Amino acid sequence: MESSSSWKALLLMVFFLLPLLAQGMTRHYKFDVVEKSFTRLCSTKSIVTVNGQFPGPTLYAREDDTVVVKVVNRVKVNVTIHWHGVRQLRTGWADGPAYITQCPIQPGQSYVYNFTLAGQRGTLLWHAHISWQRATVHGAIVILPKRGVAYPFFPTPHKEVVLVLAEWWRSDVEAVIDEAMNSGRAPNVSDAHTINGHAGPVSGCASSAQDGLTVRVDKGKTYLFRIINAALNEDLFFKVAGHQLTVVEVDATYTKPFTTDTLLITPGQTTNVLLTADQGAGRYLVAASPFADSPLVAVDNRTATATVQYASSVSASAVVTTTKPPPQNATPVASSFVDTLRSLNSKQYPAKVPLMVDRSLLFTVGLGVNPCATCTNGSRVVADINNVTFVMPTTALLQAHYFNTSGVFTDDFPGQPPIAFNYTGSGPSNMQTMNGTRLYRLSFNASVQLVLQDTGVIGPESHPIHLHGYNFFVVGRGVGNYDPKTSPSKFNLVDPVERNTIGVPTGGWTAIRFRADNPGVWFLHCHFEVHTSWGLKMAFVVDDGKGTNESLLPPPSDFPAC
Ligand SMILES: *[C@@H]1O[C@H](CO)[C@@H](O)[C@H](O)[C@H]1NC(C)=O
Ligand SMILES: *[C@@H]1O[C@H](CO)[C@@H](O)[C@H](O)[C@H]1NC(C)=O
Ligand SMILES: *[C@@H]1O[C@H](CO)[C@@H](O)[C@H](O)[C@H]1NC(C)=O
Ligand SMILES: *[C@@H]1O[C@H](CO)[C@@H](O)[C@H](O)[C@H]1NC(C)=O
Ligand SMILES: *[C@@H]1O[C@H](CO)[C@@H](O)[C@H](O)[C@H]1NC(C)=O
Ligand SMILES: *[C@@H]1O[C@H](CO)[C@@H](O)[C@H](O)[C@H]1NC(C)=O
Ligand SMILES: *[C@@H]1O[C@H](CO)[C@@H](O)[C@H](O)[C@H]1NC(C)=O
Ligand SMILES: *[C@@H]1O[C@H](CO)[C@@H](O)[C@H](O)[C@H]1NC(C)=O
Ligand SMILES: *[C@@H]1O[C@H](CO)[C@@H](O)[C@H](O)[C@H]1NC(C)=O
Ligand SMILES: *[C@@H]1O[C@H](CO)[C@@H](O)[C@H](O)[C@H]1NC(C)=O
Ligand SMILES: *[C@@H]1O[C@H](CO)[C@@H](O)[C@H](O)[C@H]1NC(C)=O
Ligand SMILES: [Cu+2]
Repeated sequence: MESSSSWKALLLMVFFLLPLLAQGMTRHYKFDVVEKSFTRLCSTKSIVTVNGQFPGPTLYAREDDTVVVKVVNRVKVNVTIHWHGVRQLRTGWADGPAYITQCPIQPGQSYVYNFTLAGQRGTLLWHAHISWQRATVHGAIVILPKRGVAYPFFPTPHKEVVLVLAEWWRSDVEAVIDEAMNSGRAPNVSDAHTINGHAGPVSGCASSAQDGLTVRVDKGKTYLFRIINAALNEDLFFKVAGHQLTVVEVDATYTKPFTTDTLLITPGQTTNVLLTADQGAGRYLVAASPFADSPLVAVDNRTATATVQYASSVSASAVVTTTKPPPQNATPVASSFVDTLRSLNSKQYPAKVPLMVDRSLLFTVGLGVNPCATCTNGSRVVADINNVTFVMPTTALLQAHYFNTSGVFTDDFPGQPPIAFNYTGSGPSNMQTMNGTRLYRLSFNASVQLVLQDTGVIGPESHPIHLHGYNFFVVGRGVGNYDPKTSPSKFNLVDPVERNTIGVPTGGWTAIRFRADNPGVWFLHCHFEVHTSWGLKMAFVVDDGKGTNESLLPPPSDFPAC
C-alpha cells in the first residue's frame, strides 16, 4: 500500500503533534483595582472596580491554560480576588477568599494569582472575596475548549455574548452591610438589578431606562449566551421575549441540552444557553427578575432589562416585544428548571459520581438570633451551619494549616446537627447559636456525601451554597426534612448535574457528593453575601495524599501577610 507512509505521518501527527498543540499556554492579565464613577448608573458615587470597568474585564483562556493575574490594589480598602469555580488543584494559595486562603492585598500592595484551568470548560466568574466588595468587583471567566477541540454536541455558535447580572446600591455597599451589622437587622435591599452594568429602570433616574444594553443579532443565526449571576443576595430568573433558550452548560460543565423559556440562576452560578434568532425582525426584551419564595425575605423587585435587536435595519426606536417575568414567588418555575438539569455524561465527558460514601454529613443551613447589647433590639440576626456561626480568623486558615500554626482553628466542626429537631418546622424556641472557627477534616480522596438542610429558624429561605476547590454532583433534592432511610432511594447516581454552587430550596434539602482529591482549606458558604456576613460559612481542611502530586504546593513568594 503506497499510502501507508502518509497514514503513518497522520498517526504521528495525531499522537505527537496534537497533544503538543493541546498543551496549554500561559495567559497574563493585569488587574488594577481602582475607583471609578459611572454616569449611566445615575450617581456620581465612585465604586471599586477592576481596570475602571463595571463589570470588570472578561478573562479568556482555554482548558489547560495557565492564568497569571497580577492584582494591584490602588484603592483605600483591602482586596482579594476569587476565581469562582476554578478547581485550583494544589494551588489553594490562588483561591482568594480573605482570611480563608490568604490575607488581603492591602492598599498599595500587589499579588500574583497563578493557576491552571484543568478539566474545565465553559463559563465561570471572578469576584472580590472580602466583605461586600464583589457587588462591583466581578467579571466573567470564559474557558474555551482546548485548541482543536470542538463543542461536544452543538455547532460553533455565530457569536458568543457574555451577560453579567448584578445588583446595584445607590449607597456605598460597605455602608449598607456596616449599618446592618451594627443594628443587628437585615441590610437594605439593592436599588436596581443590572445587565452588564446597565441599570435599566432605577426609580428617580429616568435617563437610565434608555441606557439599556442592546445585543444585536442576525436572523437565522445561533448565539451562545454566557450568563452569570454576580448579584449579592438574589436568585434571578432570566428570559428573552419570544425566544426559547437551550441550556448546554452550567458552572463550566456540559449538560444534556434542554429547551426552556426561563432560567433560574443563583448568585455564583453560570449558565450557557443557545439562542437562535428565529423570530421576525424586531426588538425583544431581555429580563432579569428576582426569585424569592420566602414571605419573610425583602428583595429588590425591580426587573433589569436589555434588548435583543435583529440586524442593523431594525431601528433602535422600533417597538420592543416585552415579556412578563415569572412572579417573584414562582416556586414551580424554579423547581422545574432545577429538576431538568442533568450532566451530559457522555463518553468524552463522563459524570464520575462517587458511588460509595466514606463520609456522610448532614449540615443544617439557616438563621439564628444572638444577644447583642449594642444592637437596635438587644439582639442580632445571625446565620449558621449545624448551629455554628463561623467566626473569621485574623490570619489565613490555609497558612495556619500549612505551617501547623495552632490556635487559629479547630478541626471539630460537627458532621451532624448537634440537636435534631423538625428542621423545616417553626424551629426551637431557643434560636441562639454557637460561635467558632471550626473546620471539618477530610483525608485525601475521601468520598463525601453532604446533605444541606434548610431550617425554619426565624423563617425558611433558599440558600445558594458554594464549595471552593471542587465540583460536586447534585444527587438529590426534596422539600421538608431529609430522611436518611427513604430519601437516598430517589438519588440520581447516573447523570446528576455537576456544579460548584447549588440552591438549597426554601424549607427543603439538597444532597451533593464529591471526592476530596484537592488538598488544602476550602470554603463552603452561602452565596447570599448577607448570610455569609451573618456567619453561614465553614471550611473543609483536606489533608495531603501521598507524594508531591497529591500535596499542596508551597505558598508563592509574594503571598500577602496579615
Ligand atoms: C506560575 O506557577 C508555575 C507552576 O508553579 C510556575 O512554573 C510559574 O513560574 C509561575 N508563574 C509566575 C508568573 O509566577
Ligand atoms: C437604608 O434605608 C433606610 C431607609 O430607606 C435609609 O434611611 C438608610 O440611609 C439606608 N442605609 C444606607 C446605608 O443606605
Ligand atoms: C416592589 O416593592 C415595592 C416596595 O415593597 C412596592 O411598593 C412595589 O409596588 C413593588 N413593585 C412591583 C413591580 O412589584
Ligand atoms: C425587635 O424584635 C421584635 C421581636 O423579635 C420584632 O418584632 C421587631 O421588628 C424588632 N424591631 C426592630 C427595630 O428590628
Ligand atoms: C506540619 O506538620 C506535618 C505533620 O506533622 C509535617 O509533615 C510538616 O512538615 C509540618 N509543616 C511545617 C511547615 O512545619
Ligand atoms: C415539621 O413541621 C412542619 C411544618 O410545621 C409540619 O408540617 C410537619 O408535620 C412537622 N414534621 C414532624 C415530623 O413533626
Ligand atoms: C445552639 O447552640 C446554643 C448555644 O450553645 C444552644 O443554646 C442551642 O440550644 C443550640 N441549638 C441547636 C438547635 O443546636
Ligand atoms: C458570639 O460572639 C458574639 C461576639 O462576636 C457575642 O456577643 C455572643 O455572645 C457570642 N455567642 C455565644 C453563644 O457565645
Ligand atoms: C480515589 O479513590 C477512588 C475510589 O477508591 C480510586 O478509584 C482512585 O484511584 C483514588 N484516587 C487517588 C488519586 O488515590
Ligand atoms: C500521583 O502519582 C502516583 C504515582 O505516580 C499515582 O499513583 C497517583 O494516582 C497520582 N495522584 C494523582 C492525584 O494524580
Ligand atoms: C486590612 O488587612 C489587614 C491584614 O489583615 C488588617 O490588619 C487591616 O485591619 C485591614 N484593613 C481594614 C480597613 O480592614
Ligand atoms: Cu443563605
